Amino acid sequence: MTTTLTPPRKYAAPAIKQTKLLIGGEWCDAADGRMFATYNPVNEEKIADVALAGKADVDRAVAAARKAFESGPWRTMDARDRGQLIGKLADLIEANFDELAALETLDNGKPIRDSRGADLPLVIDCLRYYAGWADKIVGQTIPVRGDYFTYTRREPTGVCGQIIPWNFPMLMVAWKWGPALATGCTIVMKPAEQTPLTCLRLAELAMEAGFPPGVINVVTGFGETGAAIVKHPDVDKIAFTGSGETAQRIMVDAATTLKRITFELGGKSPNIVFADANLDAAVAGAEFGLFFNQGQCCCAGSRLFVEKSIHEEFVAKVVSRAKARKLGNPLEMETTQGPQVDRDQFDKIMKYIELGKSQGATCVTGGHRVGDKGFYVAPTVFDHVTDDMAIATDEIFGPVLSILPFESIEEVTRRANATTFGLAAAVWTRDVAKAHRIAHSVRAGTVWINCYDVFDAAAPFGGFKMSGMGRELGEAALASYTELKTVTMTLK
Ligand code: TXE
Repeated sequence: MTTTLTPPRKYAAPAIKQTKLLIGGEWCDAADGRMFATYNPVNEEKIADVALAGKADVDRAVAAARKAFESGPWRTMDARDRGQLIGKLADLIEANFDELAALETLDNGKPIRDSRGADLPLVIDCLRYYAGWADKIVGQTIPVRGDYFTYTRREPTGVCGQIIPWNFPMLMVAWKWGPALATGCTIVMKPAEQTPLTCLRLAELAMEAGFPPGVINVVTGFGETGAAIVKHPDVDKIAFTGSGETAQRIMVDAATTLKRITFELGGKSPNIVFADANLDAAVAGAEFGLFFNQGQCCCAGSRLFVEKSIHEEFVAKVVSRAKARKLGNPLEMETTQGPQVDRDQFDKIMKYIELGKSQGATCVTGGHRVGDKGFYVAPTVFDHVTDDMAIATDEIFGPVLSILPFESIEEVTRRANATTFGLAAAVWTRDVAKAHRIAHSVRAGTVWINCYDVFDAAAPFGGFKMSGMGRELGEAALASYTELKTVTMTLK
């Protein structure tokens, strides 16, 4: 394993090893030869040109995935052997840990300490978790009326189109590949245009692990490439993580062929702090819950509800932690905040900061760009935010925290739920009954009690309301990659 136990103070930018499309086990250029550039968000300079897949390439990738699904060997392979291949991929990722961490940081801008400390370990753990599931996906025997023997089988859904975003490029690959591969599905994946590099490298490692040709196909490109996958009649399922607007388009495009769909979308998650909480832990949780990954988390605790009696003390503590964040070169180990992923995201965040100011919230710290090169935004805290302000209603997806004071449990529950989102929530209190009252009444797919952003491959994740459809991770994810078949035989 090449994981350095004592990491260097600064990582070098890794060599770019793969920029082509993976179709049917072959690395190839786009049929029409088109390419697009991926940029370093630190200095806005081009890192590499990557193949831009068009409809013809998607057609070939889907055909390869169909062939691998029908005649594999993949779904007919012994399930335990499938699991072993997934495990081998996890081992190869571990063996290339430092290179992958640095590549993720280069393409995305996230601090290397996070790529190393969070993304990579979660990727490896997720794949190992699903490797273990491959031979444990079982049906039932069902006691029906009459002289019949009835049982169910869980069969793979088929060819899965997987479209992912840029905020956790490798982790989203693992969340999508893990359950798809464990169940015997085949894959056409499109990584985000901002961050294609680690997905391509993981696909290279998958080839090295020995996955049969066509089981994993990767087509890089923009939204049109994704749309070509969604519209393709021979794709059985779409798994998408991204914005609600794109999800709505996907639903329309997938309607003609009635594809199975799972969505993991955005949020405006309430993080609720009661006066009886362990305040230092809650402050740390408030900072981490929002600023981790430059605020580019679907479950970011972007509405921080603080009980009035501790409001002033709490704001002061959160602000001092926000100010202590270390912006800089994300390839340096001491950096805790890198740039936003690209200009679009940067501009969107700056627009919301201006809206926060003009709509009357108090900007206690930050509220501006840092430097004049790269997409750095100062850690920003707005106080005295009201429920109707844009910074309290819309997903900003940046390092902008909105603090909203509250007085009672009934009031905060009502306000926490007054949103079209429902991805995550957190509550901080020493009162166990109060904690569970909130956990049960907040309409969100995940509720953290006295912690934030605790993820595990075994724990389902997904959204209520407009934050998603279906669940990823855990046993729950297997359901969305399988069809349930009922078999009945007469015993006469
Ligand atoms: O998302 P898109 P963007 C939110 C966040 C962010 C906003 C916009 O608020 O500011 O969305 O980000 C592909 N058919 N989240 O523009 O467009 C696209 O190429 C099929 C939250 O990056 O949803 C990329 O691979 N695919 C979110 C992926 O969809 C299409 C994470 C996501 O891009 C497509 C990211 C189409 N018509 C953003 N159009 C989360 N849930 O964590 C685009 N794509």
